[in-house]
Amino acid sequence: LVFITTIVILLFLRVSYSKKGYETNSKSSLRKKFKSDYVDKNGISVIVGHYVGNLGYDKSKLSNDTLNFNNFSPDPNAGKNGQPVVIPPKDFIKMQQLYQINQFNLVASDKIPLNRSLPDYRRKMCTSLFKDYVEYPKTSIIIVFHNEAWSTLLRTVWSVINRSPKELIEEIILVDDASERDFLKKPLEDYIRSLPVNVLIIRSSVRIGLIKARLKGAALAKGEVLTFLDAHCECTIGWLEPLLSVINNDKRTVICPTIDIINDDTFAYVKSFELHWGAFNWNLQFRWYTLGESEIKLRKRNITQPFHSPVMAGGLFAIDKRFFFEMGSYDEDMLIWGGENLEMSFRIWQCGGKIKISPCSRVGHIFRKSSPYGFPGGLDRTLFSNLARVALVWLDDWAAFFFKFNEQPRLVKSRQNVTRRLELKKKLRCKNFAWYLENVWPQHFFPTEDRFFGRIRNLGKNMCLLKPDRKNLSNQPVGTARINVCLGDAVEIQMFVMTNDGFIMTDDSLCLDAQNRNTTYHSGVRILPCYKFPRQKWEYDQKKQEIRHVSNNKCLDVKRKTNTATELVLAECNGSRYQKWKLESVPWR
Ligand code: LR7
Ligand code: MN
Repeated sequence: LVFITTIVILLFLRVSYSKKGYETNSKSSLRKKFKSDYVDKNGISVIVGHYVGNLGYDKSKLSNDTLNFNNFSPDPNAGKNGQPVVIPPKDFIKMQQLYQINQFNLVASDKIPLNRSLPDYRRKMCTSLFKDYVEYPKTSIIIVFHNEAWSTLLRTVWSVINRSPKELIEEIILVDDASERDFLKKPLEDYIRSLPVNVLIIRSSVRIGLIKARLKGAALAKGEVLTFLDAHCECTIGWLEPLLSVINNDKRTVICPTIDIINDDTFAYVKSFELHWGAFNWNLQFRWYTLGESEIKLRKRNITQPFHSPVMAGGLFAIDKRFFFEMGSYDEDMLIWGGENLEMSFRIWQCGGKIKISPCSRVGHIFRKSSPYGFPGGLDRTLFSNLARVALVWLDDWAAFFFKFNEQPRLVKSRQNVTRRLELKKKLRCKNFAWYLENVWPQHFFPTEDRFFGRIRNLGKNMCLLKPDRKNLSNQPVGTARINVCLGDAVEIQMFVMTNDGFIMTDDSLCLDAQNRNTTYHSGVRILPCYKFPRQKWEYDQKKQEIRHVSNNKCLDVKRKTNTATELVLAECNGSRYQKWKLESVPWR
């Protein structure tokens, strides 16, 4: 009977496809239909889920037993439509204890059904696009995990199943990076066999880290496109079509969804800020910053258009499989976690590709405050080594700058052999980092040949301008501009860049800022995210040693109510010692 039904469905698909004039794609679904588990040529043992589901399935036939496993019994209304979950006070202690396991609220997550509903978060204009999606290339979805919770992992899988056109999913590949939880062994294998899509599980018996784990998944993938997801995501309706559409048009673009926030405490789905792109600070930490002006303009013209991003977050992206391998996939000597997203981003941009974010594609991700798992070998052998490798291969002149201000990567630098990656860079004839900064991220705040870089010293107080340390919601340190005792050349918080167009910037895209006179005039000077507005424009008079605020035509001064005051203000220029500043250049490479 199953056989006959399959044939009927196949015939139906063939008919409906040929009506639209498309080739039928049933070959790949049939290929391994009756094959069971196997060991692939690299000795990876593969557990194969059922293949019938790709031919369509009836959601109403899925019993609760299929959706849930063992004693996992969610409340059908919890977290509905992306709403926050409320935990009753009697569960508070349990909640706090279980929080430690994954660094998110496991009690809340386990209450939410694996197939919870989510609203359509897309802009209206997105919903009428991508009608020709059956023409797009099919994708393998690759999800790597280490000790992930059952409910978050399977909710990721279900969100893919329920909210992707089945014509576009070749398979879902789960790569288990040496997890130690029993429920991720046999119970997971049994569970995936009941899923209505092709699901493979491959396992590494030793901890190899997310970079190598993704490579294992990619090596096995059959889809023309690879789509990577973290193991605690929720895809929303229409997330996949915009990604594959971009690759359909251009194989050399790596495309990321807009990443929304699943609250680590309540599991509420929260739309994240728009008009942001990914970049990095002087420590090579990934950061979201306000879009460049040209990108904002482009977005205003067409709000559905993917826009470019200097760097991708790393976990959620789609890439043409051939392009992925031609471009050198990943640096296999990067261990466990971190840095691979920068490495890939620089490589893609510098070697002829693009990285974009699609505003029409929205995927939620659980952002955690700290990592739940250990880093075997310690941070020195993992994150810091990975970052040292990024710098050694891709930063050119700026590598010295990075190592100057980052001691831990500096200490492991000599241990790195990056010959193979440098050969790749040569083979792909990649452009240099100066090109990248100038063309991909002209808004950057790194020192360059034609910018001042160093300390800004007040001659009245003999103290230096300082980066504030209070952080705002985007993790950017903002606040009143202050001076403090001048410190050595390797003290990053006193280093500033002054651009030729008059912006005084420091790490984390911060700019010296004073309100314009025509708004409610306030003499305070602050350090705020760079918007490159006129209120952030300054002029340095070499001769008078004054720093003048251009739109107010006033001088940068020290507030002198008390002897100990170190706050900066704007004042009429009067030639006083407290208005005299020295721009002290510091070598950066
Ligand atoms: O040893 C490991 N083995 C693994 O399989 C360590 C991790 N992992 C898995 C893990 O289970 C998870 O599924 O790898 C995935 C990513 O690990 P996370 O969730 O701990 O990382 P993250 O979300 O904190 O970090 C971001 O940066 C990483 C740098 O290496 C990766 O690129 C992550 O994929 C990336 N996540 C995102 O981009 C999601 C959006 C976050 C933002 C901004
Ligand atoms: Mn993650």
